[in-house]
Amino acid sequence: MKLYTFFVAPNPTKVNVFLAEKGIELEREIVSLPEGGQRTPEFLARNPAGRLPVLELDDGTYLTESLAIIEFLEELHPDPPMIGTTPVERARARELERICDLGVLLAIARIVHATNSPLGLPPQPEIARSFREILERNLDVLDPRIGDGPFVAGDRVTVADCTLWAGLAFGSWRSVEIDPRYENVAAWRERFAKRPSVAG
Ligand SMILES: N[C@@H](CCC(=O)N[C@@H](CS)C(=O)NCC(=O)O)C(=O)O
Repeated sequence: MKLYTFFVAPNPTKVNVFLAEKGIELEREIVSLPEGGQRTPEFLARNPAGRLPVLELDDGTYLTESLAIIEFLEELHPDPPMIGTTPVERARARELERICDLGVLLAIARIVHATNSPLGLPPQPEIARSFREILERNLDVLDPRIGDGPFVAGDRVTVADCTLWAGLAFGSWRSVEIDPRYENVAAWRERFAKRPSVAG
């Protein structure tokens, strides 16, 4: 298997943090997004959507969509479990991951690309404003859910932590910070930053 990936970009980062938490080693090929590596005919043959991450399977086919890649690898490497262990735990991990992805990571990515795009996209103040509202609405929901943690879904690291980390890290890289009034999110971030999967 081979993972096509890039640094900092949030969806690839989500998978990279998951792999590091699991201790899974995979061959990687870096596709430079700023240089347009995702738009070459060679890459579009792997993923016609022109997006990362992409996992090349041993049979030569390709798997796209970060969460599908994560769920596939979770089934191949169930330990340590990163999507809970009971039906309720698994549902909670997935519920929170969706909030972190659709409500936080995606909103931050939209704000970044509308204000300070590393891909050189033009500024779009209206889009940025609208996604700032979406981000705040989702942080209003997420912050109390995280509570004292220690992790997003409680006592165990899950895929929700990988997604939230990837989203916040991408925002910080391009000066999109979350409001400090989200104290549980801020405290979670400080705790998670110490984990070997993301530290250094
Ligand atoms: N829903 C997809 C989103 C993938 C995605 O948007 N990837 C971004 C990087 S975070 C990308 O490759 N962007 C390149 C481009 O838009 O040209 C997933 O979860 O994998």
